Amino acid sequence: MENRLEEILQEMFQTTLNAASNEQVYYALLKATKERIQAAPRNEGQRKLYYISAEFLIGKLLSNNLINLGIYDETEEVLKKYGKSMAEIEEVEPEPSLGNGGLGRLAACFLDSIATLGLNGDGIGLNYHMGLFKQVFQNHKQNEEKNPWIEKDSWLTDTGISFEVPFRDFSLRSHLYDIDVTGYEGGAGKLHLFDVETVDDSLVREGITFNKEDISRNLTLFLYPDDSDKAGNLLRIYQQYFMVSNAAQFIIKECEEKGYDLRKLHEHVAIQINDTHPSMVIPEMIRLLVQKRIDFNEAIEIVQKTCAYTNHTILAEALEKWPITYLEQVAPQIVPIIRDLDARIKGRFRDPKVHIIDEQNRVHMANMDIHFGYSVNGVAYLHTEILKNEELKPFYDIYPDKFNNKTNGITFRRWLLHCNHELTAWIEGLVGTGYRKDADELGRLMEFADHAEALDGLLKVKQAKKDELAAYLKETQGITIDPNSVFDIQVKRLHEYKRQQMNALYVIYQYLQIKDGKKPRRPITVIFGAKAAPAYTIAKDIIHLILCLQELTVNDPDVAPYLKVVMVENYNVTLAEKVIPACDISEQISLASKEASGTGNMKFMLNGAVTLGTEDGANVEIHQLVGDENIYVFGKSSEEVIGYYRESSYSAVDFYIEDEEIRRLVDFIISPELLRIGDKYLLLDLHAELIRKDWFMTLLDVKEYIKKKEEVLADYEDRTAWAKKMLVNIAKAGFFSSDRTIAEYNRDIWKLK
Ligand code: 26Q
Repeated sequence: MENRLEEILQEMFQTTLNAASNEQVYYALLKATKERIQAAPRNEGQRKLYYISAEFLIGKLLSNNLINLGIYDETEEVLKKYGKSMAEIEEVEPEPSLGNGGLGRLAACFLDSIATLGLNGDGIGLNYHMGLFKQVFQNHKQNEEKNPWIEKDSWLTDTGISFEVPFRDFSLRSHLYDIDVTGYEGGAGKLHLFDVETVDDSLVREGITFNKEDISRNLTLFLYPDDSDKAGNLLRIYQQYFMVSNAAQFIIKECEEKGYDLRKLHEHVAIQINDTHPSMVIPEMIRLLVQKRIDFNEAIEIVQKTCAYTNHTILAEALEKWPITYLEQVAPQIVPIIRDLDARIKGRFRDPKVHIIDEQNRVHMANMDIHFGYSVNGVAYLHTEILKNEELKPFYDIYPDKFNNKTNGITFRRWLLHCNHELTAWIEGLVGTGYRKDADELGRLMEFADHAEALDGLLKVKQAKKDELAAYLKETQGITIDPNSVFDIQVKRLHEYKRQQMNALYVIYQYLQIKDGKKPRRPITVIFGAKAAPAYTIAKDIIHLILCLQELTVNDPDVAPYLKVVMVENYNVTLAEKVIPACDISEQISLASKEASGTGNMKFMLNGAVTLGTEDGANVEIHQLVGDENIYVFGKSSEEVIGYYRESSYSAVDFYIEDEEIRRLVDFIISPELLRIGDKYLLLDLHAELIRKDWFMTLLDVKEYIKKKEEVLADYEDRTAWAKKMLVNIAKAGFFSSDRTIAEYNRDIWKLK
């Protein structure tokens, strides 16, 4: 590495390792690493997976690639020799934020595992120039700013590949860039990101506003900044069609180059449709096969045997339904195909719930995927059960064999080896490195569950990561936190169903306790991190409340020594890598049945945090694995919650009227203390929302939540018992390796060699 770095620094900057700046070293490392990856072996099997996704939240790549290539330590040594720090060089790299949250990060973890397992599979998506917006706080409110990440030298490699994509009124030429994907000590893969040749960054005006009509110049400017709550618009459909038309053309091109018979596409290709965002690949692929002179009926059959669909949500409002007139306006050539598919279904089934086009002429994308794909999977055990028995029951009755569960996972390379060197060393001192390739080997840590020295070491690791986070937040955000307090952390997209508002009510409870003279045994730091979709008003109101609480507690000398509320700005993958290792209590408090899986819950567990959560998503499986002793579970069950919705029998206002304690907490939102700090209209709106609607039933669970959290804080004081809980969580986390998830996808769905 050393020699090559010197050479590159000479070539690029006429300098030496000794004299180079951190920036120069970063660009030299980028180049050297790309060369190494390109030399890595690739699986060129007869059957290939294409994972199509509107989001790939890959995060920074340098350290991760060095780890996967097995040259991280060596490189760090070289840098050290010349007085350079890896941490400082990492700071130079911009984060590609090509995703909103869970679904996009999952796709990135999957690419890592596909390459690690040496499977023949690539990702296909869009090359957004700005990624997700940058969040900036001003007057206790979220503002959005653009977030460009592409520099002259980046991980992107220009492939020279290009396709024509026809829209109704014009056509656009695409341009394909690749990002190399490394697997741990193993294979390599590719992420193919399509761009538009004519895209124009100067279209961006104030904040993240731009001319929405100018498709040829705006198509790949921004990631649609929305997380399962807002209906789409035409631009979203342009993006989706552009993505899938390129994907289909690319897949056909690769097959033709290898001399495959397109009539046997399904033998050579598996397409995984990541949520419904790429669903138009079904009609588009049919259209292109027909253009290749394949009979229409046969084309449908081929595509049906090629495409598999993953569902990531049961929120009805997040299931994509596009008015057919929108599709006609964007890509009229696929509309007759969709109508034909729908007619076939209507001919076979009378139940309107399974039709593709509904009575209001909207196309239900998921319905098309289920009928015209060969596999449907949910992302955690409970989620898949709810799909089968509730949300998608009519489909399950028709196609029981298509349904299968694939509980999500995370890559341990990024979420342990990269982000927590101290914990990695602790683990490896006890059980060696075998777990890096076989995550279940973490189970061997159980032998040390009562080993005083091991437990003590674990507490020291956690303390080191808390110290590190405190220093990092001080330096980057000017926030001071006490590393000796309990770190109670909720970081994830802001959504009512995830119930950050319930955690805020806990903060109010604790504040009022302290004001009443009841001080906690140990100071508590409640850390939030969350972006709200720009048009999601209530989510923004919740951020406002939290920022007001932050200010209130910081400035109150009675409270500040005991309770600190912190909302970190611009929570992203890079921040997650710092926050998660430092966590004591992992908040996973969604309304039961609403969080499909969650993957943050797994990252926290792996890093030795203890979960405080509802029986929702993958929390259910965490609970089963660690047992009652090592998790804190509260709240109404998914059955009960589903019952409330079915009967429309939940009434927030009744809780408010009948329960004095709840009333006191909720009313504090519009207390003089908070109204002095915040915007009275926003606080009043949120207050009214919680009493009148509370669609995600905060008031139903809030009291049990507070009680449970008090129990957690009491238990935290027995440090040895707590360390044992941490150890059990780490030991049982092996199941949540995305290597396991991908092995299951391959065994049951893709069947690659
Ligand atoms: C839909 C229509 C129009 C515009 C945008 C969207 C849109 C965008 C993003 C809809 C949904 C998303 C993202 C969903 C998501 O991140 N879901 C999460 O997926 C994770 C991985 O499976 C799960 O762990 C989480 O539980 C789930 O919320």
